[in-house]
Amino acid sequence: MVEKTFIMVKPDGIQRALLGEIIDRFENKGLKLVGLKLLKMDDELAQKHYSEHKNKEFFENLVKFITSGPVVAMVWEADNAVYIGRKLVGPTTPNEAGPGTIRGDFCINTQFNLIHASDCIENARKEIALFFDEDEILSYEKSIRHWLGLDI
Ligand code: FUP
Repeated sequence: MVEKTFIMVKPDGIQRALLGEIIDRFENKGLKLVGLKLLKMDDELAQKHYSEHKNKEFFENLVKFITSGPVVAMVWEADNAVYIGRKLVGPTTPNEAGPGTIRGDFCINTQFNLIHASDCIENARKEIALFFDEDEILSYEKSIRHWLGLDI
């Protein structure tokens, strides 16, 4: 089933200039980019995005970190996009994230783990709606064949 997933490169990923590398991984896998924006999250947006963690001891630091610099919010589309997105990103704890995953290859710290990926379809829907207006999600033909006129 074609799904959309919400992926966000966190402030550490932007500061470390890993945005291109991360986008490459999603493009190379074959997902389709249908939404993208650079923004600085404010306190209110951060609290909403991480509301499930509001009683955790790391919540305050998490909000401080995620609002500390620009992030890049993206929507990627594919069959099973949510599952594939989590696979490309790897587990929350970088120690458990294997080589070949984004967290496994580029980070060693749970807080500064570079990237967010929706963990289920329902959360993907909520997260996309939190960061994007409906008209900011595009619908288009990705296939190069289309541009070459081969599928007409
Ligand atoms: P994930 O979905 O993999 O981003 O992980 P969670 O939703 O469980 O956690 C959200 C963020 O909280 C993580 F990306 C990093 C941060 N976190 C901590 O700082 N300490 C922890 O012990 C767990 C999570």
